[in-house]
Amino acid sequence: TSGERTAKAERMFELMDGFLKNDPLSLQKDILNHVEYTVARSRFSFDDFEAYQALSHCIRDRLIERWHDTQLHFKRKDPKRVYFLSLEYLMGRSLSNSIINLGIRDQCADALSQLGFEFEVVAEQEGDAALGNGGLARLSACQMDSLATMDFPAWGYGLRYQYGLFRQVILDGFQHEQPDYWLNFGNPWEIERVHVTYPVKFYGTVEEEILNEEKYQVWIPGEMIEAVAYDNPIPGYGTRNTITLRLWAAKPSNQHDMEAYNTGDYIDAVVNRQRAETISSILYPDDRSHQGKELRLKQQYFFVSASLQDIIRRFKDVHKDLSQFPDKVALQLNDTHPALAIPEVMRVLVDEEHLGWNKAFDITCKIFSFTTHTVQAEALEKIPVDLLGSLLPRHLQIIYDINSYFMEELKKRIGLDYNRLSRMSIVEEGAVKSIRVANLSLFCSHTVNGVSKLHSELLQTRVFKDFYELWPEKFQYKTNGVTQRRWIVVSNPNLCALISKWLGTESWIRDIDLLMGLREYATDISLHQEWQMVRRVNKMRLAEYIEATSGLKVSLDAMFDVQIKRIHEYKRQLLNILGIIHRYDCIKNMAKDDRRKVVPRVCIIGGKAAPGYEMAKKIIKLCHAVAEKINNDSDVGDLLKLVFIPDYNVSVAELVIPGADLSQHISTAGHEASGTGSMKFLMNGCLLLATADGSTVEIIEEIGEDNMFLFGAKVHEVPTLREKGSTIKVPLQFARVVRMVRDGYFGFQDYFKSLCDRVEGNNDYYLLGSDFESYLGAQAAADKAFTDKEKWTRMSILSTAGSGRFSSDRTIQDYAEKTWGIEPCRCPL
Ligand code: GPV
Repeated sequence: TSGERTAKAERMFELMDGFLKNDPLSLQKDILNHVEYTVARSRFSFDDFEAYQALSHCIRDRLIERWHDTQLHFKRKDPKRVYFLSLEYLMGRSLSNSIINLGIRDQCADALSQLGFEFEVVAEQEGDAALGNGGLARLSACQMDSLATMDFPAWGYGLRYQYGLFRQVILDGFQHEQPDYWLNFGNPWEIERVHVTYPVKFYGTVEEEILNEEKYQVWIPGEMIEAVAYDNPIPGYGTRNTITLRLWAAKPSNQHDMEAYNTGDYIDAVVNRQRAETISSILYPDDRSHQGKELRLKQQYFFVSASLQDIIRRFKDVHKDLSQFPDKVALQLNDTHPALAIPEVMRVLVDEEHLGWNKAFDITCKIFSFTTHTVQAEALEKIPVDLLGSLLPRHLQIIYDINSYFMEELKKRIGLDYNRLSRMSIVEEGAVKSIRVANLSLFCSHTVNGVSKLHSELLQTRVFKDFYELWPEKFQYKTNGVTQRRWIVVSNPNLCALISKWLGTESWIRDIDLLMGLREYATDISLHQEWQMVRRVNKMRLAEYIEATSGLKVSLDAMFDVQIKRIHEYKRQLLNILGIIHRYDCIKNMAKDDRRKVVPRVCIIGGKAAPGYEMAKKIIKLCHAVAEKINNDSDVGDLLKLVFIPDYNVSVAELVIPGADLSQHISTAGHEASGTGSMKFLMNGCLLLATADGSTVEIIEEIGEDNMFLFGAKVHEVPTLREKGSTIKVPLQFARVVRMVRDGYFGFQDYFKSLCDRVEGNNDYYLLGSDFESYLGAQAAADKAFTDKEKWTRMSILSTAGSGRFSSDRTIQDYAEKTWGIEPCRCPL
C-alpha cells in the first residue's frame, strides 16, 4: 500500500542520515572517505590529483541529490519540456563551476586547506571536456547553464565522443594534432546508465506491407547498434534545480551479427562487434565544413534516433495521445546537424504509430525550431543522396515525400517559377545529387532563429531570402549570450568580489541587469584604484602562464592585446599578424629617442586550425616565424612581444580573458554570425577592437562607439569593394608588410607564398588590404587611450557595466517565451 511505501521511504532517508551536509568539517570527512574508498588511496598520503578526484566525487554526490529531486519534481508537474539537440558541447572543466553553482565555494576551500591543499591548485588538475569545436559548442554549454539556473524543464542531448577535439602541439612553429583521450583518467561528472539503452538501426531495405487494408512502408534494417546513456548533471546557480545533459555512447548490440556466431566465425564476429563503438569515438574537428562522410552521418542519426526514442518514451509514460505531443514537447535543433530528427519523427509517427501523413506532418511542424549559426551559403550542410539512401533508405523516401508536398505548396504560392523552385527545393540536382538540410529544417520548423540582429537581417535578405518572402513570420533572432557564472564568477573571482562589493549584492549573478548599476561609479576614483588592482593581478597570472608555456618574460606595464578563437581566414588573424609586422617595422625604423613614446604591447594569439585547413595552418606558422624574429630583437625589447598560446581551449580562455587589456574581433563584415568571445572579454572589462560585424553591432548600441575601437568596411560596403577587386587602392604600408613576408624576412619564403597570394590583387576576398589603414587607425587610437589611465579604466568599467544584455540568461529567456513556449518549473528546497 502507499502508506507502507511512504514509511519505507522515510526509514531509508533516516538511514541515509538526511542530505549531505556542506559545512567544512562534513566536507572534509566526505573527501577523506572518497580518498579511501573511491580513489582507493591512503587517507594519509594523496596528491593534488587524488584530492581533485575525491572532491569531485563529493560534489558529484551532492549533485545527484539535487538532480533526483529535480527529475522527480518535473515528473510530478509534467510541464512542457524543451529538448536541446546538439552534436557539440564544449563544457570545459566542471569542478569549480559546480561548486560555485551549489554555493559552497568557501566551504570547499576551507575543507581543502585544513587538509593541506589549495583550492585553485586542486581545481587545475581537471582536464577539459572538449566535445565540440568552437563558438557553436561553447554556446550550447552556456545555454545549459542558463536553462538550469532559470529553472526551465530542459534536457540536453548529444554524443559522448571518446576523443574530444584534438590537442594542438606546436613543433617548430607548425601545428600538429594529437588525440584527446579525455576519459583516460576517469570522468566523475557522468553517470553511466547501463539500463537506459536503445537500439539504433542502419542500412537495409524498405518493404511495403498491408495491414487492415492500408499500405505501410516497413524498414528492414541491416545493422543494429545499441546506444547507452551517460548522464551529466548540470546544476543551476541559486536554485536546487539540476538538469540533465544526456550523451549517448555506441555499444555493439546483442542482436548484432547473430549469424556470424552461428556460422562459427567467433573471433571475426567479436572484432566486428567492436567496430560498432567507432560511431561515437571521435569528434569531427572541422569547424563549419562538411565533407559528406558516412561516419559523420551515422553519428548524426545515432544520436537523433536514441534521443527521440528516449523523448517519446518519457511522453508515453504519461500520455496516450500523440496529438498532444506539441503541447508537451519542444525540440530545438542546434544548427542543421540534428536535422535527421525531422524525418525520424515522421517515420515513427507514420510507420510505427500509424498516424496519417498529414496528421504526422502537422505534429512535426509544431515541435521543431531551428537555429542557424552561419551567414555563408557554402557552409550549409548537404547530404549526398546516395549516402543517405544506403544508410537510411526509409528516411530518404520520407524526405522526398516532404519535398513533393513542399513543391506543391510552393507552386500554389509562386506559380511555376522554376528557377526559384529549384533554388528552394530540399533536393539539389547536380553532379552530386544531395539533400539541402537547411531547406528541410526551414520548411519543417515553426521558427528559425538567427544568432544576432545583423545575422538575422542577412538571413532575410540574402541566405534565406526566398523563404523569408513567403514565411516572414517564421523568422526570429536571439542574440547569443554567455553565462556570467563561468565567465566572471568562476574565471575572475577577484572581479566578481569587486562587483558584488560595489553593487552591494551578489544578485547580479542571477539577475544580470543589475550590472548596469556599475555605470554610476564609472568615474569614482576609489573604484578605479580597486579595478586597476584586480586587473593587474589577473595580468600577473597570465604573465606567469606565458612564461611557463613559452619561456617568454613579459612586462605587466605593456598592453595585453589578445585574439583567441578558431583560426579562419574570415576571422582575419592574418590581418592582426600583418599589423604586428607593421608595428615592428615602425619601431625598427624609428630614431632611438622616439622609441620612448611607443606604447609597449604583448600581442597574444591562440586558436586551433582544422587539420585539413591549409591556409589556417600557414597562419599559425607565420605567427611563430614573426614571433621568433621580434622576440629576439634587442632593438625592440619590451616594446613589442608576440606570443602564440598553444592548445587554446575553455580553461585557457578562463585564464587569458581576465588578463587581457584589449581583444580583437576583426572578421570581415558580414561573416561572423554573432561571435561570443567578445562578450566574455566585455564582461571582464577588456576593451574591444572590432569591426561592425555580428553581435558587435549590438555591443556598440549598448556601450557606445566611444568606448571601443572600431574600424573597417561596413556590411553594405563589402560587395562593392569585392567588385572593385584589384582596382582598390591598397595602402603602401600593406604592400610593404606583405612584401617582407614574400621576401623571406621571416624565413620559409616558399611556404608563405600562397598565403601572400591570398591577400593581394583580386584574391583579397576578406579585404585585408582595403581595411588595413583603418585597422592601423584603430590600433593607434587604442595606444593613445592606453596612455590615459583614467580614461582607459572608465572605458573598462563601462564595458563590464554594459555587458548584461549579452548574458545567455537573456538569450534563454527569449527562447523560452518566443520560440519554445515553456515556463520555469522550480524544484522546492
Ligand atoms: I556554422 N559557429 C561555429 O562555431 N561552428 C560552426 O560550425 C558554425 C558556426 C559559430 C559562429 O561562427 C559564431 O559567429 C557564433 O557566435 C557561434 O557559432 C554561436 O552561434
